[in-house]
Amino acid sequence: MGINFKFAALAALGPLLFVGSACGSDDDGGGGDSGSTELEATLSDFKFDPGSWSAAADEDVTITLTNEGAVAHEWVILQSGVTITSEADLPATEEELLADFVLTETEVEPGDTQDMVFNVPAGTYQIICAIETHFDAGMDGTLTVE
Ligand SMILES: [Cu+2]
Repeated sequence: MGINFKFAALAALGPLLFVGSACGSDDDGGGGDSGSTELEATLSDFKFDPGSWSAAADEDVTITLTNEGAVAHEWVILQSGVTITSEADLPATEEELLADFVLTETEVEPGDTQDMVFNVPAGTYQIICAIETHFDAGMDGTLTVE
């Protein structure tokens, strides 16, 4: 009788231990709605759709860029604290653009889809297409990282 009781107690304890360890391992699921690690953007002539994204900070974030336009487009993350209101704000040379404005960028040919991975600290970043005339035509977006 005593032995049977002991087995019953162990059998009951087994599932509890299992549930306990499962709970302990899902800590990182808690911050799930603060930012996504998988994003999408459609690039066209001449806009981004959507025009704003929310991403996780300090994690590898993959954005799938699809160019539905007739010409090449870029998805450029500007450096933290750098914003432009028109292309007149951009420097004259590619070297200055890359050094002082661009954090990271990907160019997508018309009809192509391309994945881009970035990993940036929390902040608000302006997204532009840096190909001449495209920003002024409407290729302006916002990436919120938290
Ligand atoms: Cu463009």
